[in-house]
Amino acid sequence: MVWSDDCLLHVPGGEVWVGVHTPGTEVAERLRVIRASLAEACHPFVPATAHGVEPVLAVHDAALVEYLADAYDGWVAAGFPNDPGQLRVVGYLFPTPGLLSGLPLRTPAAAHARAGRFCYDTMTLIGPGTYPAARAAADAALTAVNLVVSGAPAVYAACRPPGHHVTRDAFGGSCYLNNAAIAAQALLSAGHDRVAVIDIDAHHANGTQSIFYDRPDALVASVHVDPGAGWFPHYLGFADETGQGAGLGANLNLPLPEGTGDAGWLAAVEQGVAAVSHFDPGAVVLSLGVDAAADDPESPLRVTEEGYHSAARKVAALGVPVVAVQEGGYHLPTLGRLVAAALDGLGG
Ligand code: SP5
Ligand code: ZN
Repeated sequence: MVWSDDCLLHVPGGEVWVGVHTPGTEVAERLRVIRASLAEACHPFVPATAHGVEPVLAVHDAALVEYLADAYDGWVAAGFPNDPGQLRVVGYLFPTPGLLSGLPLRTPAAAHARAGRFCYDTMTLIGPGTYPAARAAADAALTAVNLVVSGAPAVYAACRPPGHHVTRDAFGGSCYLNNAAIAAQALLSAGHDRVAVIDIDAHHANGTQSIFYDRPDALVASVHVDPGAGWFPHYLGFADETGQGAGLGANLNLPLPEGTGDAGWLAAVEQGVAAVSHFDPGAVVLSLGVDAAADDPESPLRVTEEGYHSAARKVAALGVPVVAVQEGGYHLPTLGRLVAAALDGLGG
């Protein structure tokens, strides 16, 4: 397990959902309960090491990364914590294609307008620790890549904030930098000809899909609750999204109905693993969200600890090195055990 204390620095302070400020579920306590569970299961901890910004810029636009680095200071400088009393960066105006009507996207002068420039929702707030934590999460994923490249069969990175909803230049869904995509690209840069990302978070991996959509060297397979049944990210994650150009056929979405339990979910995971096996990658990134669990407040899937254990076993059985990165998972009483069960499956 790769660990960084800096991943605890991100304190979003809630989220704005349908216009209402709610407490939010992507809290630092998530990582503390995961750490406690994995310590109990005697997984050795390895500290994350700094990798610099270059591997981040290999999958993200520099303008997004610069914005994330500066957004909070700009918000404070504009006085928003005092007037109107908003302590976190949150957007109010979004430059959708319909607004721009084909005219060029400019960088707005006002901090409150810039807040909508790179973020596609109102749930993904920026505080003073957000950028350091996001970089620490990427560093944890990159440290896991180093270990796998040096011969470790499977390494888990305790990434927080999560990352799979971030595209090349847009963040959201409680994510800021796409840790899984950064890891996958680093594995390619380390010399693998092909890598695959298997995403078993309850939500569609829209960011990872987007980053690799036209790429033939990275297969993305995502098992998730059907966006067509009314679930985040709503606009993406449908089965007919199969890649484009040279990447046609290298994207697999496996949307599942609300209420799907172990049997249906594992059958979809099996389908994803079979596609990965056929793709024949040199390494796999497992986007390990455990919010498909039955008790999770953010999804209607009903997967058990045993389900996560079996899913991870299927991934391990591919026989290629695995970098697992933490994505979602929000039910604090069961979160640690779910991750431990998955890592148990990966090691077995
Ligand atoms: C990484 C990840 O799992 N991101 C998930 C983001 C999806 N959030 C959707 C939020 C909907 C508002 N939450 C209200 C909870 C009511 N049970
Ligand atoms: Zn999720």
